[in-house]
Amino acid sequence: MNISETAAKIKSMEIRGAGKIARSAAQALKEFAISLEEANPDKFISELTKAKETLKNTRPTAVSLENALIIVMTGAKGTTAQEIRNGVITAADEFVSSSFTAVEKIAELCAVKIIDNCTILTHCNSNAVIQSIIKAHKLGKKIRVYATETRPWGQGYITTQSLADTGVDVTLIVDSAARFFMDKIDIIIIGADTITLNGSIINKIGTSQIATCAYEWNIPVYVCAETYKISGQAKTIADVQIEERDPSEIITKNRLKGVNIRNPVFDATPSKYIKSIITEKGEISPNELSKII
Ligand code: RI2
Repeated sequence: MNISETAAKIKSMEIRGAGKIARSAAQALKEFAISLEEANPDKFISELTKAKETLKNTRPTAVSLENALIIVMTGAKGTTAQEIRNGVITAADEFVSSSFTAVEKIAELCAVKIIDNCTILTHCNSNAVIQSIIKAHKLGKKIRVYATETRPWGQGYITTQSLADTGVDVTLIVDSAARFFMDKIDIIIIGADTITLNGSIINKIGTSQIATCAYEWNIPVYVCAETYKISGQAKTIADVQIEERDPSEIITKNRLKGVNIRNPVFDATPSKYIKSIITEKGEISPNELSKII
């Protein structure tokens, strides 16, 4: 896929999930470098930079996307176009491979947190979370999962079907039923799109409602996230742009007259509601994040 095709698919959410958009963008930038017929090294880098910006501007919230592109661009060094091209190819391949390894490592660490005979609640569709639950299931732990539908996109259908396909006992609930089922839940596991330096978690809209409710019930909330989802720039949630998508994702156009419709697709959960962040480098307390970084 070329840059504009990949950018369009990320923007339309045909390609979605914080990790997947990062890997797809890295791969697209690599393919662009391979196909770019430009012998002047400065112009080569300038074209790469333009392509990088096009990919970055598709979705504003998930820092995974920007970080992946920054990592790939660290390879864009050399005195010839060919050296720069090779550097980008290597950096992109390393990023994609390390991102898959990170999810495997997170799953190993998170599976330990999932005790036998445990009921988990998750929200949206995080590959890191799914892999963690499947890992615990394969270790022979008896697990029940409640997964929210996740309006308006319905990522919960992907989550529930993937878990059911691997034999996990899973129940789909509507988002507003999360509190209703809270007395059955032992642990909440969610993904992340961006983590700010003060330990706030930006994840799918509705996450913060679930986390504050879990706090009231004294249920631990774990975040499974690769370290490239930590923003080096965003100190607090005020530094993160929350994506707001078209109202037609919520309701058919013209069904209601004279009604304002808002469709923010992420929210921020402050660190006090998060027990820990499970990364490929280990478990991190959100309050310790800035020191560790
Ligand atoms: P992984 C998704 O965003 C969800 O918010 C999910 O929790 C997060 O990415 C992390 O996903 P969207 O693309 O990287 O559905 O763990 O808006 O797969």
